Amino acid sequence: MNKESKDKQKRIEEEEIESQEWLDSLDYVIDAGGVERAAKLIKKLQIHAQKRGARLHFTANTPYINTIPVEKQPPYPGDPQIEWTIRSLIRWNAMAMVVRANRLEEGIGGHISTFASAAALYEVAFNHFLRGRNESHEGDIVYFQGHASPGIYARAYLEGRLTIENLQNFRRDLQQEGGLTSYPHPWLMPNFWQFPTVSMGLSPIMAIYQARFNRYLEDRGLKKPSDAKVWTFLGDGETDEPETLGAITLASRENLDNLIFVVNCNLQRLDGPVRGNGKIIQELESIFRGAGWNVIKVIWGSNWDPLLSKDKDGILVKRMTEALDGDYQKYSVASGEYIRNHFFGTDPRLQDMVKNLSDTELQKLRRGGHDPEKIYPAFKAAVENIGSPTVILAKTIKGYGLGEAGEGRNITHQQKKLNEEELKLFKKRFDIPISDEDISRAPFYKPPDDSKEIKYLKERRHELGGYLPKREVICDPIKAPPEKLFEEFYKGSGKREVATTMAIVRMLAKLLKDKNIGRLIVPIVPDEARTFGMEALFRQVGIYSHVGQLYEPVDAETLLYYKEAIDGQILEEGITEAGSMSSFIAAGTAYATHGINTIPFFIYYSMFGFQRIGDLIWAAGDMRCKGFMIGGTAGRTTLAGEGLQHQDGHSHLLAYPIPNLKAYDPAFAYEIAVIIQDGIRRMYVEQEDLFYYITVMNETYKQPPMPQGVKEGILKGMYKFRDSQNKEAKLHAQLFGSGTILNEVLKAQEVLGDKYGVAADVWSVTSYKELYRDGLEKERWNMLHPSEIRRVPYITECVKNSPGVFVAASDYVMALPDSISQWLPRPLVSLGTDGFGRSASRKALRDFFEVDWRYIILAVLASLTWEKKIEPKIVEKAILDLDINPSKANPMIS
Ligand SMILES: Cc1ncc(C[n+]2csc(CCOP(=O)(O)OP(=O)(O)O)c2C)c(N)n1
Ligand SMILES: [Mg+2]
Repeated sequence: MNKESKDKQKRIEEEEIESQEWLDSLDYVIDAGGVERAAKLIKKLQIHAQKRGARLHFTANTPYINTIPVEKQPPYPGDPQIEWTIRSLIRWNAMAMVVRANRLEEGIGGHISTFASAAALYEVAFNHFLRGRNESHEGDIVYFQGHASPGIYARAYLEGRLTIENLQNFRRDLQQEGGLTSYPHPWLMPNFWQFPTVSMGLSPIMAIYQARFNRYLEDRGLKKPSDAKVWTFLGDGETDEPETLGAITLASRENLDNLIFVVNCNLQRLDGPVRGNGKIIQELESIFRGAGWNVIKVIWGSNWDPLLSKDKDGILVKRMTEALDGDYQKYSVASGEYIRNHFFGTDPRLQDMVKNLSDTELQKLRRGGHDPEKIYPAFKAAVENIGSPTVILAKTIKGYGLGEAGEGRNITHQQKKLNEEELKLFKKRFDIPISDEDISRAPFYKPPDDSKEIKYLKERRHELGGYLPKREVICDPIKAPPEKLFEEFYKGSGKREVATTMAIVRMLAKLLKDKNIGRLIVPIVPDEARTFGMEALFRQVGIYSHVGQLYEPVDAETLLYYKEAIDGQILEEGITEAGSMSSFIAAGTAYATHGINTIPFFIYYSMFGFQRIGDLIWAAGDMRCKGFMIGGTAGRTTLAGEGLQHQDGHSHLLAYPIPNLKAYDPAFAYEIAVIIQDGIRRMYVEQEDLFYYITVMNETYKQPPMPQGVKEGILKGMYKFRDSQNKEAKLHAQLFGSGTILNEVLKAQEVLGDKYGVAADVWSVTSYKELYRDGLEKERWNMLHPSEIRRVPYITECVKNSPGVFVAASDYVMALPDSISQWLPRPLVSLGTDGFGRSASRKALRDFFEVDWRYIILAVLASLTWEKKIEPKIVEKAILDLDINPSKANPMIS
């Protein structure tokens, strides 16, 4: 040995002695002062070390074993044998449902392996935890993992809530007897599913805000305090979605101990392992612990307990912790011999530990998420936990029970077909009483009603308050706010210049004071209240905070100080449109979830709505959510200086596809008043399943009084706002304007009359979407009823006696007016704001996007030449007179 290696050896020996001395000292402290004293000491050491410059690596991880030790496990309260049989039958029927659907119709799809991995998690929950809603308890709220739906249907079949025909029609919604939707969809199964969860990541964020909203309802006295929980079942792959983890700190910050996440960690997603080279459970543990959640790991099944109890020097735990998820996935499909050599073979002491276990026994070592004895204590601890939300990380095998047909394989997520041999093995493994002759049909199996299994299952649900999932609307209609409340807006603003944003905020303030519905209004803002001039509401109704206001606000002396209160009404969400939309959904569906008619007003920067959180808006539609989404600072040229990423010229187009959403781009305060008043009536008095998107702007102008007889037109999408004053003119035009661009249209009307001899009528188009859908509806009816009197689209009816050319201008893309042009008697020229926005003054922007009064005049004159009513020379002169540059770049692509 040379000198260098001798020195190294010496150092190692010294370090070992030193470490041992420290450990002995710590042992002494533990023996003399207890573990708490030791923990304090370690904390002190940590601080001291940090002060001296030692950078300690932060880890929020605990060893890779169950959080609840075997000694702390409560006894299992149910009958394990009966529960196993029930679970097995549900597994079978869930699998059969998918297999049969694909026999009937190749490619219809369905998932077997998600539920196969989660069956025990769901069944322990169904038999012992999830409470149904009834007169004496409001019931728990459960978000079921979308791909596990076959298992949820299979259980409802045993419960007698679904029929064989229903199961046969899984994924065939259009069957006469009624199908079962692929995934949870309240729109299609409004008496069954409550929450659409299959767009991954949405259910966790919606659940967090739902749990918070439940607290809000309690703190505001709208619902009785309750120990009800919000349970969310999700996949480990699903945690990659930003929405899944993006709001978890809200849950801990708000101490939401009414919230429980159950992450089914089968270590696989669709294509392969979630973290082949790492460990998803450990990764999630550190994330959730770091965020302040109570984390409970359920990793190992009971048959690991004897091995762990032998593991005095921690080598087994060390090996468990160092093996990767990729390894564990391999063990789930490998032979006992492979497990012995590969997992236990790394250390002779480990090998020794399992020398008395056969290869088959090694193969059967179970994962915690398949073992009710381990799941039950975790759920119980979650339910009893106080002061923080809980996440249960349960380790399972994807496709559990499918054997060669998919268990643990990378292809398992897509597996929908089992051959006869595979069906036989499945049946044998789960002891399903079906004969070998019948097996190839994959028949459903339900024991007789008086069997001990069915009795047990029903009894358990009875005990827990009823069946789940169930969507039930028990909610009386509200008393509509009085007409009086809106009258001020019908009168106009006189000489005062007012923006529509100011008008809606004032309307909101008045609604909040209404004695019938004031309490039910839920204003929601993502850190944007001052942008919209809503700060007066801070003081009027307060900002909701579960703990009230623990500090003296910096602006306490001012009239409109930042007031937080336990019974505050505003949900000030901070900068999260996704979170705010989740609150909107919770409030807008409370009529079904809680039987409470809360009316959300979500006021946000329009640009950060549809294109950013469109998927949540789609989910809101599916959920039959109600309420008003108010897109503030809307319009591509109305918001002046903010530029390309703020100016919204397309949300109205993005609003088109959402079937139950009404979208309005009003110009005047009275239009908004009519829309809101009617919206409240339709959603909360008539109880229609609708919601609204209304854009408001920050450009101030005089709000005119409401002309006579226009209410219906406002709601249907258009009405004549002003006839031409030039009765002598030979030339005619019909001008459509929306939002603040209506003011440009009115100016164009004047100039056209005065200077160009064109009599132009002005129409306020409040909703192209309404006009478009009405047109489609009429066309469809006409196509299906060829011999009957043709129905005429509303827009056609409106303009049937209106002479001249048609020009439309809005602050949105041209596709909106273009969508209705087919129902006009003559061609339409659309002006709009296609292209990227710019920071500039409104005037410059409207010139750039070619939507100001000059371009409206140009469009009218150009149309008149195309109609051969005037000479092109007149247009050329107008271009000069109006100072329009014909060679300017096209805003659409510049
Ligand atoms: C937003 C979104 N993206 C993609 C999909 C398609 N998809 C369905 S299931 C799945 C894998 C699910 O993996 P995991 O969350 O681990 O669930 P498991 O089935 O393993 O329980 C994917 C990618 C989806 N449903 N939603
Ligand atoms: Mg998974």
